[in-house]
Amino acid sequence: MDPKRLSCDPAAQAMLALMAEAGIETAWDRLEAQEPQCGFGQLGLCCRICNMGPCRVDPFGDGPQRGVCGADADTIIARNFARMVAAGAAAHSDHGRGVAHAFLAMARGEAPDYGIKDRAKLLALAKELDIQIDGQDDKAIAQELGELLLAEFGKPHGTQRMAERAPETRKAVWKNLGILPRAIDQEIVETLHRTTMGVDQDYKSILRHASRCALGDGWGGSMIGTELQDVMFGTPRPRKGEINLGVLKEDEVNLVVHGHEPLLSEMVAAAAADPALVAEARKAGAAGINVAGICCTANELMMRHGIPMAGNFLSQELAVATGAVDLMCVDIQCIMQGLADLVEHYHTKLITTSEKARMQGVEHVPMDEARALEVARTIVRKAIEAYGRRRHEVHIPREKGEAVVGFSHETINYMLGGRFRASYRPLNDNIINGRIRGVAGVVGCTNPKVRHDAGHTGLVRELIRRDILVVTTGCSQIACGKQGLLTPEAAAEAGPGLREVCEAVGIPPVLAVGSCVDNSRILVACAEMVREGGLGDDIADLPVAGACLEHITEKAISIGQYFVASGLLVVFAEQLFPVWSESQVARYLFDEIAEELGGRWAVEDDPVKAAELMAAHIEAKRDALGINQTHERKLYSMEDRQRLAVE
Ligand code: NFS
Ligand code: SF4
Repeated sequence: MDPKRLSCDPAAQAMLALMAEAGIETAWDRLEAQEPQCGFGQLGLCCRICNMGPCRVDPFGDGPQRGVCGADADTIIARNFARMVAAGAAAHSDHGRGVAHAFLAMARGEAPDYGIKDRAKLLALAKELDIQIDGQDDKAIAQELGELLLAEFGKPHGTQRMAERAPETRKAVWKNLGILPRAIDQEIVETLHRTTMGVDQDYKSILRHASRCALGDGWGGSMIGTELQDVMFGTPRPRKGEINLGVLKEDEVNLVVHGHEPLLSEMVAAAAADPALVAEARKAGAAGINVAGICCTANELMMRHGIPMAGNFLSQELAVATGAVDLMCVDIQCIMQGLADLVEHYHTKLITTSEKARMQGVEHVPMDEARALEVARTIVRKAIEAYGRRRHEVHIPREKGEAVVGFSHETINYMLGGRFRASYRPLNDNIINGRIRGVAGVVGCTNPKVRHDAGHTGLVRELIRRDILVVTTGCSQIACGKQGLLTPEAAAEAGPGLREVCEAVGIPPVLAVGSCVDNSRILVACAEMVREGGLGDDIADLPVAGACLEHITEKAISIGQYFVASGLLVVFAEQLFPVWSESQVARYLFDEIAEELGGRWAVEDDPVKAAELMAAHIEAKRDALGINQTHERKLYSMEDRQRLAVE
């Protein structure tokens, strides 16, 4: 396997070559060993929901067309799809619930190492949720807020409070369809119930409920996670940091934090900066302690502290193979089990920290919010000890670049609107006058079935070239960062209109919004753009689209579905989309769903064609808004001007 074909990241290529030479296995090798993968499974046509199965439906019509229970292809595909949404929503929302628990413990004084970093946001949230703030101290307000938001996960009555943020027109769409999300857990449980054998057998009904479940994620569990993390750890502001494997340091203790929850990584970052521990590291012969992030934890840490990012999902094994990682501590989600075997080849200490995510044969240091900093100190000490055991030659690729991250919706508001009147007016105006054609959210994972990072960055480059402002999260954000797209200088690659705006404001053409739960920030930004006026009265009217061409996880399916159910076009890679293209389910998701919800799915493997699809959607929305005829803006070159003068 040629490393250049596996990844477009030179640091990853170097590590892949090195690992191949040493005969050390990666996810790419394991993928090769799995091939050919099951074609039924790839198309969503395999059902193992009950024990009369597993059943499969033959897409060519020769074999069986029904499962033992009589389920047809569409029921099977829809059930599988809905279950992916439920699992994704569960992952995001259980993370959100963990944050809400810690938040409440903080407010009650039971988690002394956590606090309130963004008081303004605390008060704004409390006000938004009708919590009395006059005469109450911050901790009391936080306690009420924590109780209220924690109850959102399991309340017996009513619909999601955070979803009230959506524009009125959008809420009416959901209400008419009967999919306003209720308690988050309820939507997930009901998805599992409906999709067991012999329950919901109408693919549209199953998929409508999948929308409801996904909305409970985006406008519920994820949004609660994001908001409370901001109050506790600070709302992100633009911050510069270094990115790629070159951030590992040969002469320092390298502690890599991998996973998703800032509850752990915030504490590890604080402990690593403790002068007493730095002194211990020096005594062990290291020049200092270097903390670096992988996956969404990397996004969380850089946008709040400027802590460097080592890489995204597919970089986790490559980082260990540098021989420079002394300790990797993980919490939840996107942690490859392959790491446990891999670290056996090196001195690297692997540590799990979440009760929900253990690994066989791996030391477990349980995170405890009541004594969080102490746990983090223990982890840092273990990293220092491991440094003393380094026996390998260290191979750190030289590649590292700079990235500016931390464009929370509040920041975009502020950067574009200015100090005195933070607002989305300038963004809307620039969309209306056509300098910016629209906005694209490019999000999600890195999958070894696709050339690493190439799907994201290829698409992003095509979009900004077409004057489409990009917002990015998750592993896509890290892919963009590694290729320099998260710097103001990247505006040079943008079309003339977008470049002009970026240069005037000093922002990159690709705005790093955060982790995957922070896709909820994109929903809030869309709602604000509608509220600001001039771009229609629903999210579905906005010239906005979303995409992920390298998706892996069920979380990505949930995100895609809540973007669609919020009214947007969402493009995924065809080769990775788990729906048989000839099915009625495909017809519904790619087309008919738009009549119900305004948004729809589309599939495309080629980044250039995906960009064309998104641009066409954006232009169609602009046409419908009537902003293409009246405000079409031509950029005149000097030659054009002279010609005009002569005529
Ligand atoms: Ni999102 Fe973050 Fe990455 Fe995909 Fe995994 S890290 S939550 S799921 S792989 S983007
Ligand atoms: Fe087969 Fe029906 Fe059972 Fe699925 S639910 S495994 S299609 S019998």
